[in-house]
Amino acid sequence: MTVQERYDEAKRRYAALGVDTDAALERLKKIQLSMHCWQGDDVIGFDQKGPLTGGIQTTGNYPYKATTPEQLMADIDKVFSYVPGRHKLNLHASYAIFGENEWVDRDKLEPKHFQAWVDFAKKRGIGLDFNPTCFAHPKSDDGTLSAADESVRKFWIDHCIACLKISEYFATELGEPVMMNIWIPDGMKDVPMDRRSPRKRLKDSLDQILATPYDRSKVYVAVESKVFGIGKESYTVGSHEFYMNYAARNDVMCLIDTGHFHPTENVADKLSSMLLFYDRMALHVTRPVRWDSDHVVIFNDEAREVAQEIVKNGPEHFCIGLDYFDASINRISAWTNGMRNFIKALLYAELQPNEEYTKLQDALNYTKIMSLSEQFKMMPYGDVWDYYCEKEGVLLEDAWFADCEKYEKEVLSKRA
Ligand code: RNT
Ligand code: ZN
Repeated sequence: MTVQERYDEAKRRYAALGVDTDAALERLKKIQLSMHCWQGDDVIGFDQKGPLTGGIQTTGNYPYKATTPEQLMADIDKVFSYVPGRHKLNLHASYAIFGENEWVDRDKLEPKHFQAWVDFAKKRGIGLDFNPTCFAHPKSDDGTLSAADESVRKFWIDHCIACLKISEYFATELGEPVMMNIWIPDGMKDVPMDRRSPRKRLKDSLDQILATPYDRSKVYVAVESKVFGIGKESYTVGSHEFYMNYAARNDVMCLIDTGHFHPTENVADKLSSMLLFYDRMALHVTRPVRWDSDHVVIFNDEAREVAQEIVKNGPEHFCIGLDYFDASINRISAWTNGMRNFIKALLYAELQPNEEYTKLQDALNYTKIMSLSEQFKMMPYGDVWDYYCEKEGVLLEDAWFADCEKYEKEVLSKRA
């Protein structure tokens, strides 16, 4: 059977249950993911030679990671060629590209240091998102935006202000809003004796950053919380309560990273609550395994539940970023799997009889909900997915991986 024939049959079966697959695919196509650039080089970037710090870690020694802008860009192109739909690229400030003798520290970054990325995005007709990089830097080890040392704190405030300007430049050049997400690693390994002061300083730093004039219709600032980092297990300055309140009061976005909660918390459940108080919120979709391990997103229950909430609450209210970094397997494959798997999860959510479920729930018909939802688990969504890939001109499941292996053999393995 051809992909088209399989789709026609799937379409008929879904239609019999009240789901319009063509309409689902139309909606799916409009959902953009923001693909993180940092899976390609283990979160190293181009502005420094030091290790990754800040309580986040890549583990594994798979060879062939990108070490130059050219390599990273080639790898990003490869991944995008395997992913259906039009998506954005999410950059970190540490991915600045300097000309000869052009290096500046992070507080002095300018739009020109990202010109090559803007050209890259323009050529491919995609938008960009951005992040200050408040880790993996000699000044980031003892606090950044919450640092007790005022000169250190000022350095990171200036860095974030520089990033606001760069974000605005991206938005202007590309004609698409840019999400700028602030995450800091600040915390303590052992029991803090003063929880309040660092948080007060963080609040003041954010106030100073946001007091900088910038076009709020072009740059959507987000703040990202977390539970703990490696080596900072006892206290996190930017906790969830801190940022959720800060974001609500200051009309910026709260970013929920699905790895930044207690392993037994259902992160998907938070989204509908938050959206009653925010018009828009941001996500880092990742896969925590026992801790914030940033495993590659797979097509599992957690991903499907987050996708369901996005679809049910309206994808237009979300900026959906991905955030994982696996250094133990081929990075192109890791990257592609995470992207494709989350799009699959969104498709799966779009192929549910969502309105009918709501009606059944309101009518207290839990009997039918159980049977219907179990029936939908057996529906041929894989045939719809293959059709979507074919229609969008990307390779199907087995074919992209074969091509990826070929890329490893012909391109990656030739890297020094
Ligand atoms: C760290 C945060 C943060 C980073 C990236 C690189 O725990 O999740 O989003 O992973 O900014
Ligand atoms: Zn994150």
